[in-house]
Amino acid sequence: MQQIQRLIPLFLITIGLSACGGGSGGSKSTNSSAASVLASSVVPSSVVASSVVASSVAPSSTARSSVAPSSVPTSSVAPSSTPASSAPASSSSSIANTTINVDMTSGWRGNGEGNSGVTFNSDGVSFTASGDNIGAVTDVAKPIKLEEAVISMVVNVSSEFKASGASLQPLAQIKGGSWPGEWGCWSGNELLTAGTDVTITCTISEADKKFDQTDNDVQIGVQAKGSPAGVVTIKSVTIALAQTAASSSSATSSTASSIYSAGVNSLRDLASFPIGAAVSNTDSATYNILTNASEQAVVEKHFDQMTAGNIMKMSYLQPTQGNFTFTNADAFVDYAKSKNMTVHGHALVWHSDYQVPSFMKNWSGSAADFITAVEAHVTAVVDHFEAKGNVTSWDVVNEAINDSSPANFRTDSAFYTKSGNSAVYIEKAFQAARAADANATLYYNDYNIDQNNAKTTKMIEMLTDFQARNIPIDGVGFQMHVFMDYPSIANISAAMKKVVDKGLKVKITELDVAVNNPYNSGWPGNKITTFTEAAALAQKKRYCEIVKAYLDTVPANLRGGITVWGTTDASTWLTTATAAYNGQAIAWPLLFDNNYNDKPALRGYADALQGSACN
Ligand code: 9MR
Repeated sequence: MQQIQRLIPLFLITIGLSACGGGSGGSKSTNSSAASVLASSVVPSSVVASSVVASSVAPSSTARSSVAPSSVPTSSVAPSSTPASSAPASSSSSIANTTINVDMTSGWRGNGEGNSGVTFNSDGVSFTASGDNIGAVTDVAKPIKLEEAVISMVVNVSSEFKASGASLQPLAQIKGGSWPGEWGCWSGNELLTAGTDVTITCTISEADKKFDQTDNDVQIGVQAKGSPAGVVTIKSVTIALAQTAASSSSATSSTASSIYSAGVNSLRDLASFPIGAAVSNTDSATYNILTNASEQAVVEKHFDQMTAGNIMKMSYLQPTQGNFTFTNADAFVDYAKSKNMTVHGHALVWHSDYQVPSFMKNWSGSAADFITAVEAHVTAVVDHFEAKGNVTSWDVVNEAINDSSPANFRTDSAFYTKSGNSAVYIEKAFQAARAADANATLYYNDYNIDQNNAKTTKMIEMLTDFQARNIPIDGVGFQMHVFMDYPSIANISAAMKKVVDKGLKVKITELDVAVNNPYNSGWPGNKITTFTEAAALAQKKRYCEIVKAYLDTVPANLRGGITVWGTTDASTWLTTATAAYNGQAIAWPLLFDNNYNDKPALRGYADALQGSACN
């Protein structure tokens, strides 16, 4: 079966997904009373219940805007936490009676005149704050009674938004009658920090009883106020209902059933190389390794290495030139250390989208100075984490080869253009990393190089060149965001063998195995929307075959380890980042189900490590 390129570069995905969000909207007239009935408090992000999704059906319409509140009363109420419930391996979601975790993967739409819709991404829902009252809303289906409910939103604004001085205004509005709403919840610009999650907690007042109704859907969301710019990401929204009896019709009950066990005590004990998982910290309120006990349990049980899914990327660590923000990354690395885990650093240099700090994207100085700035970043970051002692390897440069024209380096990269249309930044980054830490293992990391194709060839050419010129590089990170049927094991093995033949290490850095492949010729006719037992067993075999191919191809001294890109199917980046999935959670690509239960894939992984047959 002929297949086209199967993974879309992240920056393209981000743009392409705008179409998924709701359309632009007209506006319904608002109650513009200045009464501040939605009280707010803004706190650094911490809380959020796990596991649950209350889906909301979104009729087409849009919200509307309001006036600024006259004051900002505060009251902070943390939503009740929802522990992971027992459910079968293939189940999707469940809900506690009084807490709704709003679905962040579908149903949201742009709000306000001239909005450009929303994008769904693995962080949540983003909108471009292009003007006053531009925002994003979603519906909470009736019957819903929000009187005295507490709405908590975790939001994250870009540096452009922060710099614009704009504020955020959460809103709730009844979609019926005169569309009464509550507009008093407010987060002033001074309470927002670029690139940092904050939780805005708003209480629906009972003062005027307007939310004491169940006849109409309610739309909730947040809009920008002032003269905003940049991007706002809503990472999670939790509604703690005051009245259990009025819980949303979108709630579903968890189903009791037998739970699959892979019979694996600890994956890491089965290997003599690092067994890793990508994990979140403050970049995901729900899956934060520092606060989510289920995440901690599964990570500590099975893995001995962590990769930060996001928070060690460039813009997180150096948002503005010379200002390094290590707090969250330090907490992440310290946690790993406290559990005797190493950390694979990801990623020192990556061109994609928002993780490139604005000062680099907008660089107007000389190419030489730009390269110096890249080196300064690498040096400072590697130096910093060398001191911790457990950051043992780095993706020094990520995805520098052009995926659509693989004979070339990527030219749609600020690193390339600002270096004077040159890929010299790659070797400079490696040299700086080696100078900063003589012992860390330094990887070039990329996707689709496992296809043994022209991109693989280009990568090998780069390695040959580096080795000839003594540019320090220790290995290649194969991301391996793969499918059940693609690439073939033969091609995966052949591609790895080419790296091994250069005497370099191979590390599988971002493994996930998506069940649905929207790039094969049968799509979407062959799409499955239920994770069947057959699919689970096929995935088990596939995991086993991939790990076996790694063991068969890469000699022990060149094994950098295997890392899966996430823990549970609920936290995969693929649901929203693969445009063809259209926000449906149909990848089921990881080792644990939405509720942290083992999947057969875990057994397949273990079978390979134990030398058992793949079946
Ligand atoms: O999983 C990551 C997701 O949460 C981020 O939004 C995204 C953009 O920073 O990056 C995802 O991880 C990517 C990794 O850093 C590099 N290889 C591709 C991964 C999946 O997109």
